[in-house]
Amino acid sequence: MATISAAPGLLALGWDDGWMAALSELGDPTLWPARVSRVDRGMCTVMTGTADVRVAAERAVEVAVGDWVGVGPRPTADGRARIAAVLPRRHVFRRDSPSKSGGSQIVASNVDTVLICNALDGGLSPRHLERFLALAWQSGATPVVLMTKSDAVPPAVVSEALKAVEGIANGVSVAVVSSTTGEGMVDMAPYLVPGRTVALLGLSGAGKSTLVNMLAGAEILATGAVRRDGTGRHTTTHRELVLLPGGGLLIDTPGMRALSVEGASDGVRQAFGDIEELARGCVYAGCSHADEKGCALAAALADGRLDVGRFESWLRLRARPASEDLDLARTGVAARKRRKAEKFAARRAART
Ligand SMILES: Nc1nc2c(ncn2[C@@H]2O[C@H](COP(=O)(O)OP(=O)(O)O)[C@@H](O)[C@H]2O)c(=O)[nH]1
Ligand SMILES: [Mg+2]
Ligand SMILES: [Zn+2]
Repeated sequence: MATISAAPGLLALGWDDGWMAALSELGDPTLWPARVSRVDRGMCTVMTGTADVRVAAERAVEVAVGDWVGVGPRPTADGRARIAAVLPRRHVFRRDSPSKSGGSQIVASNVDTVLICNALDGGLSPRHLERFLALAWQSGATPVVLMTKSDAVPPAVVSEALKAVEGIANGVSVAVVSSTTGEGMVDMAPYLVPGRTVALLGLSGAGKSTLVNMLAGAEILATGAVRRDGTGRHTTTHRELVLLPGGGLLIDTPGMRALSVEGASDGVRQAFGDIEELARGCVYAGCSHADEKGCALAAALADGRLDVGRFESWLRLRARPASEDLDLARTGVAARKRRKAEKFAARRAART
């Protein structure tokens, strides 16, 4: 096993002592480690550090791009190796599953940095960016906002967009880049470190795949022109982990439009940390920030420290305290009881 731990190919993929310990814990010395670079139906591509191998995935095991897995030698009927177990994940970017069956879906696993790609020539709305940031914070990885395609708009548009995004990013780093001119690539260097994993997220057409190709120095991924109506062509249909020649790993993803922050209340709290901080200044601990006396948020709204759009967004996205739900449920029950009693009284009155 010590030889595996020292394999330089595995180290480049992010393998470390922690993963080694997790693999040992499975208690099966015949398993070999690999990192999932692509998931298809019932089949995965894994990187072993020396080769890319197509392996089978058991239906019962949920496998995501970026996962570290233990691959078993017991072959399937067609002679493929099989993923026996997924090592416990570290940071995971999840989204609500778009399928009707509900639940959540892993977009990228074991991610260190989430790059939220936002095209300067028509990108994310502020409200959309807030949701991306909340989900990124929830993942445990470090969010960064990339303003892409800086070559496509005049400098004045760049500085204006930058100001608007910085008002929402709440301390998250924002970089301006262009895959056409190479602008801003130096700002990405801190994230493109050997063994570190970066996930690119954003709308379709934001320039994610183009950026991956540029950094990889090869046309690995298909890219697409954006349609006239501003929507991308969804050229990227699957998620993929790419190992850069200079070290560093990128996960390219298809565009995401609808984003729910359900179940991401910690992420929402972090994304709106500025408002959470202000709200601690309200005179009443249970301030509903509606129109109570001594509401710090009302004061901040009045003197322009707090943007009303951002405030309303926070009210919408934050999880309601459980006690409020309980109160609502109680008033609902009370109202039903009262209506029933009134009906009963009315009927009795009619009889007499
Ligand atoms: N002007 C300009 N166009 C870009 C840049 N990056 C990507 N594009 C174009 O934007 C379109 C969408 O790019 P793509 O990488 O497929 O976006 P993705 O859906 O986020 O992967 C393509 O036509 C690209 O050529 C850039 O830095 N500048
Ligand atoms: Mg793409
Ligand atoms: Zn308040």
